[in-house]
Amino acid sequence: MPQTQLEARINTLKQHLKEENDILYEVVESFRELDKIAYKLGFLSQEQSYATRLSWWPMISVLGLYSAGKSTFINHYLGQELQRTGTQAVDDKFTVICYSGDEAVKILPGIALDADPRFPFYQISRDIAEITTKTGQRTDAYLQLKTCSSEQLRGKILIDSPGFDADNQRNSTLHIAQHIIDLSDLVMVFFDARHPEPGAMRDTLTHLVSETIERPDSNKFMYILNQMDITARDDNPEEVVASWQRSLAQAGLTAGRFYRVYSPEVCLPIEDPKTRERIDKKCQADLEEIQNRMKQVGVERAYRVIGILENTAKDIEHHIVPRLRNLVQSWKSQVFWTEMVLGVFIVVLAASWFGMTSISLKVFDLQNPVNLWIFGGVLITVSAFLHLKICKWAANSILKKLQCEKEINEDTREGLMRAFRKNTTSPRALFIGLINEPVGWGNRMHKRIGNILGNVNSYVQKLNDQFTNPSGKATDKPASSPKTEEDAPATVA
Ligand SMILES: Nc1nc2c(ncn2[C@@H]2O[C@H](COP(=O)(O)OP(=O)(O)OP(=O)(O)O)[C@@H](O)[C@H]2O)c(=O)[nH]1
Ligand SMILES: [Mg+2]
Repeated sequence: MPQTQLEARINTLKQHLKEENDILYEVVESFRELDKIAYKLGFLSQEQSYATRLSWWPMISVLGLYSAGKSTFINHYLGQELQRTGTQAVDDKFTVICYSGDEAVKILPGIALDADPRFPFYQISRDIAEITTKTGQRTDAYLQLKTCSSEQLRGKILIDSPGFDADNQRNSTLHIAQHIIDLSDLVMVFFDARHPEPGAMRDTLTHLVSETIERPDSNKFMYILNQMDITARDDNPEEVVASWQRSLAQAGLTAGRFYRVYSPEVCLPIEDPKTRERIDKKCQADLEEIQNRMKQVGVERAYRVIGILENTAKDIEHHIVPRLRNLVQSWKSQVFWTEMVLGVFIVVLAASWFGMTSISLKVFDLQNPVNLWIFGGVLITVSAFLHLKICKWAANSILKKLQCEKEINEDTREGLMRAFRKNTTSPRALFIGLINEPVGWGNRMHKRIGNILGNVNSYVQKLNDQFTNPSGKATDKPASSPKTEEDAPATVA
Protein backbone atom coordinates (compact mmCIF):
# COMPACT_ATOMS: atom_id res chain seq x y z
CA MET A 1 0.00 0.00 0.00
CA PRO A 2 1.48 3.41 -0.89
CA GLN A 3 2.51 5.65 2.02
CA THR A 4 0.25 8.58 2.70
CA GLN A 5 1.76 12.05 3.02
CA LEU A 6 1.20 11.91 6.78
CA GLU A 7 2.91 8.54 7.14
CA ALA A 8 5.86 9.77 5.13
CA ARG A 9 6.09 12.85 7.37
CA ILE A 10 5.92 10.81 10.56
CA ASN A 11 8.54 8.37 9.27
CA THR A 12 10.94 11.21 8.50
CA LEU A 13 10.28 12.66 11.94
CA LYS A 14 11.07 9.30 13.55
CA GLN A 15 14.19 8.94 11.48
CA HIS A 16 15.49 12.31 12.69
CA LEU A 17 14.54 11.57 16.29
CA LYS A 18 16.23 8.18 16.20
CA GLU A 19 19.49 9.95 15.40
CA GLU A 20 19.11 12.39 18.26
CA ASN A 21 16.87 11.27 21.07
CA ASP A 22 15.67 7.70 21.62
CA ILE A 23 13.12 8.71 24.25
CA LEU A 24 11.38 11.20 22.02
CA TYR A 25 11.40 8.57 19.30
CA GLU A 26 9.24 6.40 21.56
CA VAL A 27 7.04 9.39 22.38
CA VAL A 28 6.06 9.61 18.69
CA GLU A 29 4.55 6.13 19.05
CA SER A 30 2.45 7.32 21.99
CA PHE A 31 1.26 10.28 19.95
CA ARG A 32 0.29 7.84 17.20
CA GLU A 33 -1.64 5.81 19.76
CA LEU A 34 -3.53 8.97 20.72
CA ASP A 35 -4.13 9.61 17.02
CA LYS A 36 -5.85 6.23 16.74
CA ILE A 37 -8.17 7.08 19.62
CA ALA A 38 -8.93 10.46 18.07
CA TYR A 39 -9.60 8.83 14.67
CA LYS A 40 -12.11 6.49 16.32
CA LEU A 41 -13.81 9.43 18.00
CA GLY A 42 -13.75 11.32 14.73
CA PHE A 43 -11.89 14.17 16.45
CA LEU A 44 -8.98 13.93 14.01
CA SER A 45 -9.28 13.13 10.33
CA GLN A 46 -7.07 10.40 8.86
CA GLU A 47 -4.68 13.00 7.39
CA GLN A 48 -4.10 14.63 10.78
CA SER A 49 -1.84 13.70 13.64
CA TYR A 50 -1.06 15.14 17.05
CA ALA A 51 2.59 14.38 16.33
CA THR A 52 2.76 16.96 13.56
CA ARG A 53 1.10 19.71 15.56
CA LEU A 54 4.08 20.50 17.71
CA SER A 55 7.62 21.52 16.94
CA TRP A 56 9.87 18.75 18.17
CA TRP A 57 13.09 20.70 18.08
CA PRO A 58 13.65 23.83 20.08
CA MET A 59 14.65 26.75 17.92
CA ILE A 60 17.37 29.14 18.94
CA SER A 61 17.70 32.19 16.76
CA VAL A 62 20.65 34.55 16.59
CA LEU A 63 19.67 38.01 15.42
CA GLY A 64 21.18 41.46 15.60
CA LEU A 65 23.35 44.08 14.04
CA TYR A 66 25.40 43.23 10.91
CA SER A 67 29.00 42.18 11.58
CA ALA A 68 28.23 41.92 15.29
CA GLY A 69 29.73 38.43 15.28
CA LYS A 70 26.60 36.25 15.07
CA SER A 71 28.09 33.71 12.69
CA THR A 72 31.40 33.68 14.57
CA PHE A 73 29.52 32.93 17.79
CA ILE A 74 27.62 30.08 16.09
CA ASN A 75 30.86 28.62 14.70
CA HIS A 76 32.40 28.78 18.15
CA TYR A 77 29.35 27.08 19.67
CA LEU A 78 29.36 24.31 17.05
CA GLY A 79 33.12 23.90 17.22
CA GLN A 80 33.46 24.13 13.45
CA GLU A 81 33.68 26.75 10.71
CA LEU A 82 30.19 26.20 9.38
CA GLN A 83 29.17 29.79 8.68
CA ARG A 84 31.06 32.33 6.63
CA THR A 85 32.25 35.34 8.59
CA GLY A 86 33.81 38.63 7.60
CA THR A 87 34.14 42.33 8.24
CA GLN A 88 31.58 43.29 5.59
CA ALA A 89 27.94 42.25 5.82
CA VAL A 90 28.27 38.55 4.98
CA ASP A 91 24.99 36.78 5.44
CA ASP A 92 22.16 37.80 3.22
CA LYS A 93 19.80 34.98 4.13
CA PHE A 94 18.54 33.13 7.17
CA THR A 95 20.32 29.84 7.69
CA VAL A 96 18.52 27.10 9.57
CA ILE A 97 21.14 24.76 11.00
CA CYS A 98 20.04 21.21 11.89
CA TYR A 99 21.88 18.19 13.22
CA SER A 100 22.79 15.31 10.95
CA GLY A 101 24.97 12.31 11.76
CA ASP A 102 26.54 12.77 8.34
CA GLU A 103 29.96 14.50 8.61
CA ALA A 104 29.55 16.29 5.28
CA VAL A 105 27.75 19.62 5.55
CA LYS A 106 24.71 19.70 3.29
CA ILE A 107 23.20 22.95 2.08
CA LEU A 108 19.61 22.79 0.91
CA PRO A 109 17.44 25.52 -0.54
CA GLY A 110 14.85 27.25 1.64
CA ILE A 111 12.05 25.39 -0.01
CA ALA A 112 13.34 22.18 1.62
CA LEU A 113 12.21 23.54 4.99
CA ASP A 114 8.62 23.22 3.91
CA ALA A 115 8.81 19.47 3.77
CA ASP A 116 10.82 19.13 6.97
CA PRO A 117 8.66 17.74 9.77
CA ARG A 118 11.01 18.98 12.46
CA PHE A 119 9.38 22.31 12.94
CA PRO A 120 6.41 24.34 11.77
CA PHE A 121 8.22 26.23 9.04
CA TYR A 122 5.24 26.22 6.74
CA GLN A 123 4.13 29.31 8.65
CA ILE A 124 7.24 31.12 7.55
CA SER A 125 7.24 29.89 3.99
CA ARG A 126 3.62 30.90 3.52
CA ASP A 127 4.55 34.38 4.65
CA ILE A 128 7.67 34.46 2.54
CA ALA A 129 5.59 33.42 -0.43
CA GLU A 130 3.59 36.60 0.15
CA ILE A 131 6.72 38.73 0.31
CA THR A 132 8.25 37.02 -2.70
CA THR A 133 5.26 37.74 -4.90
CA LYS A 134 5.67 41.39 -3.95
CA THR A 135 9.43 41.54 -4.50
CA GLY A 136 9.64 39.00 -7.28
CA GLN A 137 12.22 36.95 -5.38
CA ARG A 138 11.98 33.31 -4.43
CA THR A 139 11.92 31.74 -0.96
CA ASP A 140 15.45 30.46 -1.62
CA ALA A 141 16.68 34.04 -1.70
CA TYR A 142 15.78 34.38 1.98
CA LEU A 143 16.18 30.98 3.54
CA GLN A 144 18.53 28.03 3.42
CA LEU A 145 18.98 24.84 5.41
CA LYS A 146 22.36 23.53 6.50
CA THR A 147 23.15 20.26 8.22
CA CYS A 148 25.98 19.90 10.67
CA SER A 149 27.30 16.97 12.70
CA SER A 150 28.30 18.96 15.80
CA GLU A 151 27.20 17.22 19.00
CA GLN A 152 26.25 20.61 20.41
CA LEU A 153 23.43 20.74 17.90
CA ARG A 154 21.76 17.50 18.90
CA GLY A 155 18.15 18.09 19.77
CA LYS A 156 17.98 21.72 18.75
CA ILE A 157 17.88 23.97 15.73
CA LEU A 158 19.95 27.11 15.34
CA ILE A 159 19.08 29.98 13.05
CA ASP A 160 21.73 32.40 11.87
CA SER A 161 20.38 35.56 10.35
CA PRO A 162 21.51 38.37 8.12
CA GLY A 163 22.46 41.46 10.10
CA PHE A 164 20.10 44.39 10.42
CA ASP A 165 21.23 46.84 7.79
CA ALA A 166 19.62 49.25 5.36
CA ASP A 167 19.75 47.07 2.27
CA ASN A 168 17.24 46.24 -0.40
CA GLN A 169 15.96 43.20 1.45
CA ARG A 170 15.51 45.12 4.67
CA ASN A 171 11.74 44.89 4.91
CA SER A 172 11.64 41.23 4.06
CA THR A 173 14.42 40.56 6.56
CA LEU A 174 12.49 42.32 9.31
CA HIS A 175 9.35 40.48 8.39
CA ILE A 176 10.96 37.05 8.44
CA ALA A 177 12.86 37.91 11.60
CA GLN A 178 9.54 38.63 13.28
CA HIS A 179 8.24 35.18 12.38
CA ILE A 180 11.41 33.51 13.48
CA ILE A 181 11.15 35.34 16.81
CA ASP A 182 7.59 34.05 17.23
CA LEU A 183 8.63 30.47 16.61
CA SER A 184 11.85 30.53 18.61
CA ASP A 185 12.34 29.20 22.11
CA LEU A 186 15.37 31.37 22.65
CA VAL A 187 16.32 34.58 20.85
CA MET A 188 19.84 35.95 21.12
CA VAL A 189 20.16 39.55 20.07
CA PHE A 190 23.73 40.52 19.20
CA PHE A 191 25.15 44.02 19.46
CA ASP A 192 28.55 45.20 18.44
CA ALA A 193 30.49 46.66 21.36
CA ARG A 194 32.56 48.73 18.93
CA HIS A 195 29.51 50.80 17.97
CA PRO A 196 27.54 51.45 21.13
CA GLU A 197 25.26 54.14 19.75
CA PRO A 198 25.48 54.44 15.98
CA GLY A 199 22.42 55.09 13.81
CA ALA A 200 22.63 51.54 12.48
CA MET A 201 21.70 50.34 15.91
CA ARG A 202 18.34 52.10 15.79
CA ASP A 203 16.66 49.37 13.76
CA THR A 204 17.99 46.68 15.98
CA LEU A 205 16.86 48.54 19.04
CA THR A 206 13.39 49.20 17.64
CA HIS A 207 12.69 45.75 16.30
CA LEU A 208 14.62 43.57 18.65
CA VAL A 209 14.28 45.50 21.90
CA SER A 210 11.39 47.99 21.98
CA GLU A 211 8.95 45.70 20.21
CA THR A 212 9.90 42.65 22.22
CA ILE A 213 9.87 43.81 25.82
CA GLU A 214 6.09 43.85 26.02
CA ARG A 215 5.79 40.27 24.82
CA PRO A 216 4.53 37.66 27.28
CA ASP A 217 7.51 35.49 26.31
CA SER A 218 10.02 38.32 26.72
CA ASN A 219 12.19 36.15 28.97
CA LYS A 220 13.27 34.16 25.94
CA PHE A 221 15.35 37.13 24.74
CA MET A 222 19.02 37.45 25.60
CA TYR A 223 20.80 40.69 24.79
CA ILE A 224 24.46 40.16 24.03
CA LEU A 225 27.17 42.80 23.66
CA ASN A 226 29.86 41.12 21.57
CA GLN A 227 33.49 41.92 20.68
CA MET A 228 34.30 43.11 24.18
CA ASP A 229 38.00 42.34 23.52
CA ILE A 230 38.25 45.20 21.00
CA THR A 231 36.50 47.59 23.33
CA ALA A 232 38.85 46.61 26.13
CA ARG A 233 41.84 47.42 23.90
CA ASP A 234 40.61 50.75 22.55
CA ASP A 235 38.33 52.28 25.17
CA ASN A 236 37.32 52.00 28.73
CA PRO A 237 35.09 48.89 28.60
CA GLU A 238 33.01 49.97 31.62
CA GLU A 239 32.17 53.21 29.83
CA VAL A 240 31.18 51.39 26.66
CA VAL A 241 28.94 49.05 28.62
CA ALA A 242 27.36 52.01 30.43
CA SER A 243 26.69 53.81 27.15
CA TRP A 244 25.20 50.65 25.71
CA GLN A 245 23.03 50.28 28.79
CA ARG A 246 21.75 53.80 28.23
CA SER A 247 20.80 52.94 24.63
CA LEU A 248 18.92 49.89 25.81
CA ALA A 249 17.19 51.88 28.53
CA GLN A 250 16.13 54.49 25.95
CA ALA A 251 14.68 51.68 23.85
CA GLY A 252 12.57 50.71 26.84
CA LEU A 253 14.62 47.88 28.32
CA THR A 254 14.93 49.06 31.88
CA ALA A 255 15.10 45.67 33.56
CA GLY A 256 16.56 42.32 32.67
CA ARG A 257 19.91 40.76 32.05
CA PHE A 258 22.41 41.24 29.33
CA TYR A 259 25.68 39.61 28.56
CA ARG A 260 29.11 40.82 27.51
CA VAL A 261 31.23 38.44 25.51
CA TYR A 262 33.84 37.99 22.82
CA SER A 263 34.62 35.06 20.60
CA PRO A 264 37.70 33.28 21.98
CA GLU A 265 38.86 32.13 18.52
CA VAL A 266 39.07 35.56 16.93
CA CYS A 267 39.66 37.88 19.88
CA LEU A 268 42.59 40.25 19.93
CA PRO A 269 45.00 40.24 22.86
CA ILE A 270 44.31 42.75 25.64
CA GLU A 271 47.61 44.23 26.70
CA ASP A 272 46.86 45.58 30.15
CA PRO A 273 46.97 42.46 32.39
CA LYS A 274 44.52 43.84 34.96
CA THR A 275 41.92 44.76 32.33
CA ARG A 276 42.52 41.41 30.60
CA GLU A 277 41.90 39.46 33.78
CA ARG A 278 38.78 41.44 34.64
CA ILE A 279 37.27 41.26 31.13
CA ASP A 280 38.25 37.61 30.67
CA LYS A 281 36.57 36.57 33.88
CA LYS A 282 33.30 38.38 33.15
CA CYS A 283 33.16 37.33 29.52
CA GLN A 284 33.94 33.69 30.26
CA ALA A 285 31.20 33.59 32.88
CA ASP A 286 28.69 35.22 30.52
CA LEU A 287 29.63 32.92 27.67
CA GLU A 288 29.19 29.91 29.91
CA GLU A 289 25.83 31.25 31.02
CA ILE A 290 24.67 31.71 27.43
CA GLN A 291 25.75 28.22 26.48
CA ASN A 292 24.04 26.74 29.51
CA ARG A 293 20.84 28.49 28.57
CA MET A 294 21.11 27.07 25.06
CA LYS A 295 21.63 23.60 26.49
CA GLN A 296 18.75 24.08 28.88
CA VAL A 297 16.38 24.90 26.02
CA GLY A 298 16.99 21.43 24.58
CA VAL A 299 16.32 19.79 27.93
CA GLU A 300 13.21 21.89 28.60
CA ARG A 301 11.79 21.08 25.19
CA ALA A 302 12.15 17.33 25.73
CA TYR A 303 10.11 17.61 28.94
CA ARG A 304 7.67 19.96 27.24
CA VAL A 305 6.99 17.47 24.43
CA ILE A 306 6.18 14.79 27.00
CA GLY A 307 4.06 17.33 28.86
CA ILE A 308 2.12 17.96 25.66
CA LEU A 309 1.58 14.20 25.26
CA GLU A 310 0.23 13.97 28.81
CA ASN A 311 -2.01 17.01 28.39
CA THR A 312 -3.36 15.76 25.08
CA ALA A 313 -4.23 12.36 26.56
CA LYS A 314 -5.92 14.00 29.56
CA ASP A 315 -7.63 16.51 27.32
CA ILE A 316 -9.24 13.71 25.29
CA GLU A 317 -10.55 11.95 28.37
CA HIS A 318 -11.47 14.95 30.53
CA HIS A 319 -12.55 17.54 28.00
CA ILE A 320 -13.17 16.20 24.49
CA VAL A 321 -15.17 13.11 25.43
CA PRO A 322 -17.34 14.88 28.10
CA ARG A 323 -17.93 17.75 25.70
CA LEU A 324 -18.97 15.33 22.96
CA ARG A 325 -21.18 13.48 25.43
CA ASN A 326 -22.90 16.79 26.26
CA LEU A 327 -23.32 17.69 22.63
CA VAL A 328 -24.88 14.29 21.89
CA GLN A 329 -27.18 14.61 24.92
CA SER A 330 -28.33 18.07 23.81
CA TRP A 331 -28.95 16.68 20.36
CA LYS A 332 -30.97 13.77 21.77
CA SER A 333 -33.09 15.99 23.97
CA GLN A 334 -33.64 18.52 21.19
CA VAL A 335 -34.82 15.69 18.92
CA PHE A 336 -36.98 14.19 21.69
CA TRP A 337 -38.79 17.42 22.55
CA THR A 338 -39.27 18.41 18.92
CA GLU A 339 -40.79 15.01 18.18
CA MET A 340 -42.98 15.15 21.27
CA VAL A 341 -44.41 18.51 20.26
CA LEU A 342 -44.80 17.39 16.66
CA GLY A 343 -46.39 14.08 17.77
CA VAL A 344 -48.93 15.81 20.01
CA PHE A 345 -49.68 18.28 17.23
CA ILE A 346 -50.25 15.46 14.70
CA VAL A 347 -52.44 13.48 17.11
CA VAL A 348 -54.55 16.57 17.88
CA LEU A 349 -54.76 17.42 14.20
CA ALA A 350 -55.74 13.85 13.22
CA ALA A 351 -58.29 13.59 16.05
CA SER A 352 -59.98 16.83 15.09
CA TRP A 353 -59.92 15.84 11.43
CA PHE A 354 -61.51 12.49 12.18
CA GLY A 355 -64.02 14.25 14.48
CA MET A 356 -64.96 16.90 11.98
CA THR A 357 -65.25 14.59 8.99
CA SER A 358 -66.73 11.60 10.93
CA ILE A 359 -64.25 9.42 9.05
CA SER A 360 -62.67 6.71 11.13
CA LEU A 361 -59.67 4.40 10.67
CA LYS A 362 -62.20 1.85 9.45
CA VAL A 363 -61.95 3.32 5.94
CA PHE A 364 -58.46 1.81 5.69
CA ASP A 365 -59.93 -1.66 6.27
CA LEU A 366 -57.04 -2.68 8.54
CA GLN A 367 -58.68 -6.08 9.09
CA ASN A 368 -57.23 -6.97 5.74
CA PRO A 369 -53.58 -8.00 6.39
CA VAL A 370 -52.35 -6.52 3.08
CA ASN A 371 -53.85 -3.14 3.98
CA LEU A 372 -52.42 -3.41 7.47
CA TRP A 373 -48.92 -4.01 6.05
CA ILE A 374 -49.25 -1.13 3.60
CA PHE A 375 -50.61 1.18 6.30
CA GLY A 376 -47.86 0.15 8.75
CA GLY A 377 -45.16 0.47 6.06
CA VAL A 378 -46.26 3.96 5.07
CA LEU A 379 -46.52 5.03 8.73
CA ILE A 380 -43.02 3.73 9.54
CA THR A 381 -41.47 5.26 6.41
CA VAL A 382 -43.06 8.66 7.01
CA SER A 383 -42.09 8.60 10.71
CA ALA A 384 -38.51 7.54 9.91
CA PHE A 385 -38.25 10.22 7.26
CA LEU A 386 -39.56 12.88 9.63
CA HIS A 387 -37.33 11.59 12.44
CA LEU A 388 -34.20 11.78 10.27
CA LYS A 389 -35.13 15.28 9.13
CA ILE A 390 -35.58 16.39 12.75
CA CYS A 391 -32.28 14.75 13.75
CA LYS A 392 -30.46 16.54 10.94
CA TRP A 393 -32.08 19.86 11.77
CA ALA A 394 -31.21 19.48 15.49
CA ALA A 395 -27.62 18.46 14.66
CA ASN A 396 -27.19 21.45 12.37
CA SER A 397 -28.50 23.86 14.96
CA ILE A 398 -26.01 22.49 17.52
CA LEU A 399 -23.19 22.69 14.98
CA LYS A 400 -24.08 26.32 14.28
CA LYS A 401 -23.87 27.15 17.98
CA LEU A 402 -20.52 25.38 18.19
CA GLN A 403 -19.27 27.36 15.25
CA CYS A 404 -20.00 30.62 17.07
CA GLU A 405 -18.34 29.58 20.33
CA LYS A 406 -15.42 31.87 20.98
CA GLU A 407 -13.80 30.18 23.96
CA ILE A 408 -12.42 27.19 22.10
CA ASN A 409 -9.51 27.21 19.69
CA GLU A 410 -9.83 26.50 16.00
CA ASP A 411 -8.39 22.96 16.09
CA THR A 412 -10.65 21.90 18.97
CA ARG A 413 -13.74 23.36 17.35
CA GLU A 414 -12.99 21.70 14.03
CA GLY A 415 -12.35 18.38 15.80
CA LEU A 416 -15.50 18.59 17.91
CA MET A 417 -17.60 19.39 14.88
CA ARG A 418 -16.14 16.47 12.95
CA ALA A 419 -16.67 14.07 15.87
CA PHE A 420 -20.20 15.33 16.49
CA ARG A 421 -21.11 14.77 12.84
CA LYS A 422 -19.83 11.21 13.18
CA ASN A 423 -22.21 10.75 16.11
CA THR A 424 -25.21 12.04 14.25
CA THR A 425 -25.03 10.15 10.94
CA SER A 426 -28.36 8.76 9.63
CA PRO A 427 -27.85 5.10 10.65
CA ARG A 428 -27.08 6.20 14.23
CA ALA A 429 -29.90 8.75 14.22
CA LEU A 430 -32.40 5.94 13.54
CA PHE A 431 -31.42 4.36 16.87
CA ILE A 432 -30.92 7.61 18.76
CA GLY A 433 -32.54 6.23 21.89
CA LEU A 434 -29.83 3.59 22.24
CA ILE A 435 -26.93 6.06 22.11
CA ASN A 436 -25.21 6.49 25.46
CA GLU A 437 -21.57 7.15 24.70
CA PRO A 438 -19.94 9.08 21.86
CA VAL A 439 -18.84 6.92 18.92
CA GLY A 440 -15.46 5.33 19.50
CA TRP A 441 -15.48 5.81 23.28
CA GLY A 442 -15.77 3.06 25.86
CA ASN A 443 -13.86 1.14 28.51
CA ARG A 444 -11.23 -0.05 26.10
CA MET A 445 -10.39 3.51 25.06
CA HIS A 446 -10.29 4.57 28.70
CA LYS A 447 -7.73 1.82 29.32
CA ARG A 448 -5.68 2.83 26.28
CA ILE A 449 -5.49 6.41 27.58
CA GLY A 450 -4.45 4.99 30.95
CA ASN A 451 -1.61 3.06 29.28
CA ILE A 452 -0.39 6.18 27.49
CA LEU A 453 -0.38 8.11 30.77
CA GLY A 454 1.57 5.23 32.30
CA ASN A 455 4.12 5.56 29.50
CA VAL A 456 4.40 9.30 30.20
CA ASN A 457 5.76 8.50 33.66
CA SER A 458 8.34 6.15 32.28
CA TYR A 459 9.43 8.70 29.64
CA VAL A 460 9.90 11.34 32.33
CA GLN A 461 11.91 8.85 34.37
CA LYS A 462 14.13 8.09 31.40
CA LEU A 463 14.63 11.79 30.69
CA ASN A 464 15.55 12.35 34.32
CA ASP A 465 18.14 9.62 34.02
CA GLN A 466 19.46 11.19 30.84
CA PHE A 467 19.70 14.76 32.09
CA THR A 468 20.46 14.39 35.77
CA ASN A 469 22.93 12.44 37.75
CA PRO A 470 20.87 9.82 39.57
CA SER A 471 23.85 8.48 41.49
CA GLY A 472 23.89 11.73 43.47
CA LYS A 473 27.50 12.48 42.56
CA ALA A 474 26.47 15.72 40.92
CA THR A 475 29.38 17.82 39.82
CA ASP A 476 27.57 20.15 37.41
CA LYS A 477 25.84 23.19 38.75
CA PRO A 478 22.28 23.78 37.65
CA ALA A 479 22.38 25.26 34.16
CA SER A 480 21.18 28.78 34.74
CA SER A 481 22.28 29.77 38.19
CA PRO A 482 25.15 32.24 38.32
CA LYS A 483 27.80 31.25 40.80
CA THR A 484 28.59 34.51 42.53
CA GLU A 485 27.30 38.04 42.46
CA GLU A 486 30.51 39.08 40.72
CA ASP A 487 30.07 36.46 37.98
CA ALA A 488 26.42 37.20 37.38
CA PRO A 489 25.55 38.78 34.04
CA ALA A 490 25.07 42.51 34.12
CA THR A 491 21.67 43.99 34.75
CA VAL A 492 20.46 47.05 32.94
CA ALA A 493 20.48 49.88 35.41
N1 LIG B 1 37.95 40.79 17.84
C1 LIG B 1 36.80 40.18 17.64
N2 LIG B 1 36.33 40.01 16.41
C2 LIG B 1 35.15 39.37 16.25
C3 LIG B 1 34.40 38.87 17.34
N3 LIG B 1 33.27 38.29 16.86
C4 LIG B 1 33.34 38.41 15.52
N4 LIG B 1 34.47 39.05 15.14
C5 LIG B 1 34.85 39.41 13.78
O1 LIG B 1 33.87 40.31 13.28
C6 LIG B 1 33.65 40.10 11.91
C7 LIG B 1 32.16 39.87 11.68
O2 LIG B 1 31.77 38.63 12.24
P1 LIG B 1 30.57 37.77 11.67
O3 LIG B 1 30.48 36.58 12.55
O4 LIG B 1 30.70 37.53 10.21
O5 LIG B 1 29.38 38.75 11.95
P2 LIG B 1 27.84 38.54 11.60
O6 LIG B 1 27.09 39.17 12.72
O7 LIG B 1 27.56 37.14 11.31
O8 LIG B 1 27.73 39.43 10.29
P3 LIG B 1 26.59 39.40 9.17
O9 LIG B 1 26.33 37.98 8.87
O10 LIG B 1 27.21 40.10 8.04
O11 LIG B 1 25.42 40.12 9.72
C8 LIG B 1 34.50 38.91 11.52
O12 LIG B 1 35.66 39.37 10.88
C9 LIG B 1 34.85 38.25 12.84
O13 LIG B 1 36.11 37.61 12.79
C10 LIG B 1 34.92 39.08 18.66
O14 LIG B 1 34.35 38.71 19.67
N5 LIG B 1 36.12 39.74 18.74
MG1 LIG C 1 26.76 36.21 9.69
